[in-house]
Amino acid sequence: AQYLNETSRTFSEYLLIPGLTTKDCVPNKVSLKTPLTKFKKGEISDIELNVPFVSAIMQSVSDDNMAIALAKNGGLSFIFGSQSIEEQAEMIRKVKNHKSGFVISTANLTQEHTLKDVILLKGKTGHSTIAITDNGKPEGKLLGIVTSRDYRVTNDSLDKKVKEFMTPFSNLVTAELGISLKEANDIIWEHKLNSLPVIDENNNFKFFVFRKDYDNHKDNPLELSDSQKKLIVGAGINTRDYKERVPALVEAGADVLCIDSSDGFSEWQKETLEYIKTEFGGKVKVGAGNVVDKEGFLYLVEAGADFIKVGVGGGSICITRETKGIGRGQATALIEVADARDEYFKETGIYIPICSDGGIAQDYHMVLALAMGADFLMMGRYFARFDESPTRKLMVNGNYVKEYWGEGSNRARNWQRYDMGDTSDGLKFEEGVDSYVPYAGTLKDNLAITVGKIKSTMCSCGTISIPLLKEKAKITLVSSVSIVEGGAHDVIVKE
Ligand code: MZP
Repeated sequence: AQYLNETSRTFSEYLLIPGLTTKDCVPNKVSLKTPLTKFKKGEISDIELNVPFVSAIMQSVSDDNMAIALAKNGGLSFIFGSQSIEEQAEMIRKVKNHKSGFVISTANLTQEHTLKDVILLKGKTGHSTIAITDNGKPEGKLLGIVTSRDYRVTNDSLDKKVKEFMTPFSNLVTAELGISLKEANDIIWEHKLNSLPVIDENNNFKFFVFRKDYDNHKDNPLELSDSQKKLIVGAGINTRDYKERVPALVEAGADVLCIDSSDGFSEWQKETLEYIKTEFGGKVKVGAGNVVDKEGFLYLVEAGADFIKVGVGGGSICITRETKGIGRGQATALIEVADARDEYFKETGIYIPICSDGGIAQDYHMVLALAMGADFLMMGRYFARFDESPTRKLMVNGNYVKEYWGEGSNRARNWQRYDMGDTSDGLKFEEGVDSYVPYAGTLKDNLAITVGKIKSTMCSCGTISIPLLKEKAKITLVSSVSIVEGGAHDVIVKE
């Protein structure tokens, strides 16, 4: 046997050392943009995420509902593959057909208008309304209005015009109805009204812009462009039925695929990648894994993978290390694969993004993973806690929880993920557990807190982007005694 003398370590054994925080280094300047698929030096990835998170390829995590919520918030879901091809393709279609608010421009109303030619009007009910005129003044030509909730305005010079303009919507968006912006958005789209939902750079829905010339265009609704119209979504595949599954998912509109396996260093994955690359050329993007060392990384990269997923046995529901004795501490695995990725980039000029999969137990682990070289993180437990995950919310011992089970558990029976090449007579032994996770609320609210923490840590490290973090971060190992020092200690904490 060959012995690796380095201890296999995980995230909790490391901390970041603060770097110089310059005055420019403030959380709202931090970009978490990151590449998802491989690209050549000097180019950018075909798919980029605004937040470096993808949700796990699991029945208890990633269905169409989760995918819509996560894509709207800047990340991406890989819809689980342990279901029939038709069911999975249908979930993809639901995400792709979901009408979401994107910043789009029209001939006479552009995003810039909303920024520079606006007038703030005070609504009768105290809600603000913004009128957009061609010169930014109340007497200017009214191009449209943006309302945070209520269109009734008091400004005399515009009141009549705005009311007139809003008449077609009067039964839809009113303060009396008290509907949320999201509900209003759904109504607008459902009724095929000619309006512009506006979102910010993180794909967060902000407000509507209603078109003044709605009446002239109602039979000719605005055409959104290619990529603006649709949310992005991924899908998990396996090394068994890929010849049927991949074409169906591509046809349904999946933007990216990922071979899902607990141990991806296999000829099965090579064959699957080769099939996809031969059949679809570079058009279909596909990630592979999971691997935990340089050898596994290079093998899958050479077979054509667009990104590589790292991690064996670190998932919160995973008992692979206990049952099979294989795996590696997530931090050590990631550090080695990231080094291999950087070396490969230097040699070939091709950058292969890597995904750290599983084992994130604290928000600060996310920053550590990014600093250690991950381009994005796949998480199951984190997302399973939210309203949008597909599982039941229950009360257990006085606390709300959500169900969360592993793909290698008897409940999921995803034998393809653990397939060692013999004929498919099912899952032979469990590699995952069925569990509960504390219920945490909505994805949007929780993600905002997490992103806030990450940005703040990045500023402490003196960095405002993920590539800079990778380059500049100083990481230290911690002793078990210093971990105790990191929590509240030697005090009696009040309840
Ligand atoms: P976590 O975010 O809950 O720690 O880990 C999620 C990851 O665990 C998944 O992305 C997947 O790689 C892995 N997983 C899923 N099911 C099992 C299992 O049943 C598993 N063993 O290890």
